[in-house]
Amino acid sequence: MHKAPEDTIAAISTPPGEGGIGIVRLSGSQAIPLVRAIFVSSTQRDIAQDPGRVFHGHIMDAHGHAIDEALVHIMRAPHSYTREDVVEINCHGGAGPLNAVLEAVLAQDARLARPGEFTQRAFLNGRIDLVQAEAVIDRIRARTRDGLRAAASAAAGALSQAINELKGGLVEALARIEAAVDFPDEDLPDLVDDVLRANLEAARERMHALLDTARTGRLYREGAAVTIVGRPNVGKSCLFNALLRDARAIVSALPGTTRDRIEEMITLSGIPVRLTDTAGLRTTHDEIEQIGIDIARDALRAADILLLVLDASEPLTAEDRVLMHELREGDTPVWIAFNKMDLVPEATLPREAQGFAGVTPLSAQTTDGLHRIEDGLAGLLLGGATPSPEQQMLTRAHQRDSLRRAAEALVRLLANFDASPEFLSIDLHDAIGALGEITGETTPDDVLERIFSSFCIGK
Ligand SMILES: Nc1nc2c(ncn2[C@@H]2O[C@H](COP(=O)(O)OP(=O)(O)OP(=O)(O)O)[C@@H](O)[C@H]2O)c(=O)[nH]1
Ligand SMILES: [Mg+2]
Repeated sequence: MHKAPEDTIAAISTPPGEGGIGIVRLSGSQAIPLVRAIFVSSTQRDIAQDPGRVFHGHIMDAHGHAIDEALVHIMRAPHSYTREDVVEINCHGGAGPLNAVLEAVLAQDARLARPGEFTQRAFLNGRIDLVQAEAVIDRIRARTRDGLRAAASAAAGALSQAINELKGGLVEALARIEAAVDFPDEDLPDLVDDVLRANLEAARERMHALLDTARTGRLYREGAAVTIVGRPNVGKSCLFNALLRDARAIVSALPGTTRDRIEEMITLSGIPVRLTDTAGLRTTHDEIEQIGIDIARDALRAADILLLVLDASEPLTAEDRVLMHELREGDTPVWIAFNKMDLVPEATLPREAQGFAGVTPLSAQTTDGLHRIEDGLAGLLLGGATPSPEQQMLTRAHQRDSLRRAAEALVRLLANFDASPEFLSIDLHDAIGALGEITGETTPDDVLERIFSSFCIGK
């Protein structure tokens, strides 16, 4: 088990820049006496003795001059974020007052907190496990309501509970198997029996079901990149604007209008999506347009989904065909927007449009068909799953890797179920250890350091 350090840490917990208030936060056994030494209450109350929790007054410098007016908020252990004594000094929210208050605190034997160190202490003091600690930062960084709901659900312990239930089942199985190892000749009922096997099979299925959520979990957290491609003048920028509900990119009847790569965030079924409009791809002698085309090709490689726009009002051109051939060879799924449908009586999809992830006839101009393409893209991203943000979901690569190892150990175990119990116990130990890495019990220290150091300062 990991152990929390004993010193007192401090940091500015609010973001840089001007604000109505800013907060300097302290955590540790010396937090209250330390602030007491630099704080003068406006009603002469002693923050160390007084049962109150919020005090008005001034933070003073070493010469007895007031630095700033402040509200001091005391949260006594264990009823605090870190389970240690926590003091939050609410002063004016600007670099001047905040840095001066922090300096005064640090002059009193507090140490500047590392990024994520408050949350790390909450973890080390056993208030939250690693899954919940990581969900804290996911909440801060959530870009959509569904992303926020998914992080809140993880923070409340949904995933932790699922992992702990799995682990509980394996620990029980291990007890039976080890009893069978220890007392092979005793007159015990058969410990390694079909019930045990069925339980372990159920655990393996549950693990695989959880592994299937990793893709969705990552999407909620990290989002996805959708890049619009096509030859010039097919309506890429028009579609980009329609999906954005904003006239962001220039639309014109002149082929070769878009030169730069234009990016904006949209939300598809709760997933944050970086949508990119690119220069129309064709052979050109215009130097600037060529640069735009090179940029478009880079964007194309970085996409999770390509949205290929074709012009339904014209036959396919040689440029369309070359591009379709190229995209068909690639690994990135391609959705076809069969655009300008307002100009033709009905959709006659060219034969070449077959074999792609999907096709939606639409008009970017009238926005007819826009919802259909949004649903199509969301379905493609989610791989047919209809997740609810509240469900238990893996959100990080290291969670997925650990669970995968646990599942592999169970698969091995079940394949050799009739072997000697000693072997089964080795696989079970592996699986239990791997599950413990997800919740943080058996996570190596350097991995923990890496996880928490990706947090922001003051959290
Ligand atoms: N009727 C009709 N016209 C459209 C539609 N979508 C785009 N257009 C027109 O097609 C022309 C080209 O549109 P853009 O969005 O600029 O095309 P683009 O693919 O971005 O072109 P480049 O930036 O040059 O590669 C403009 O005149 C648009 O008004 C549509 O759905 N229906
Ligand atoms: Mg354009």
